[in-house]
Amino acid sequence: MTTEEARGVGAGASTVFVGFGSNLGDSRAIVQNALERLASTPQISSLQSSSFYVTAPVGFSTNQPAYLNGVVRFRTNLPPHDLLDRLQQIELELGRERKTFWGARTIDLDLLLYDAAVINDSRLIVPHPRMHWRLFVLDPMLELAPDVVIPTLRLTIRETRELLLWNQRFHSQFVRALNVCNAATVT
Ligand code: A4P
Ligand code: MG
Repeated sequence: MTTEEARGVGAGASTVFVGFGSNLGDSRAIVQNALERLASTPQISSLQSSSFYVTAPVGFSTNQPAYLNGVVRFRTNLPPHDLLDRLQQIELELGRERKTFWGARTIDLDLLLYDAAVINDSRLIVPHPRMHWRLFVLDPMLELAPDVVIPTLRLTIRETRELLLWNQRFHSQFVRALNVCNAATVT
């Protein structure tokens, strides 16, 4: 019996990527704990983590502590919604409270990719709908799987990240040009 079979992960297992983020409490210990819980879940095997990244908060509430982010890849026989149940169970076990949308959190576990599946229902959207415009997801993904394709975009992680960086550079140059124009108009 292989190690995968011993863990209940058999033929037909899927390769999954899950993003993690924490910016409340002892984030390093909380993330380690979450990854150990994931790795010891029946029907999950071969879990590998990216490095941990310290990142500035992105989104509506940027007035919150820095995040510890990263991505794990593993193999599983759990169907997507059962896997989401397990991720949410781990979030609750580690003290996650859902008070503010995009607010500070002890641990956030997002299902990024599930093989090449495309899912869009009231509980689950895969690929994760915001993964392609977040460097805190694409940087760790680049470490683990640069050539994996985001099925909805038909672009690899490496291509998506290049596009995002190009877009950010272009956007900041555009804003700078606008500011110069505005200053010239005012004076
Ligand atoms: N849901 C739908 N699709 C998924 C999916 N693929 N994975 C539903 C996980 N959940 C999914 O999620 C709300 C609902 O989304 C769930 O009930 C599930 O059925 P949540 O985790 O309860 O709420 P949330 O965390 O506020 O929303 P979400 O979408 O996880 O937030 P995001 O998009 O992850 O943004 N800045 C930095 N630097 N680092 C961060 O990690 N994170 C956020 C949160 C904002 N800014 C950040 C970071
Ligand atoms: Mg989440």
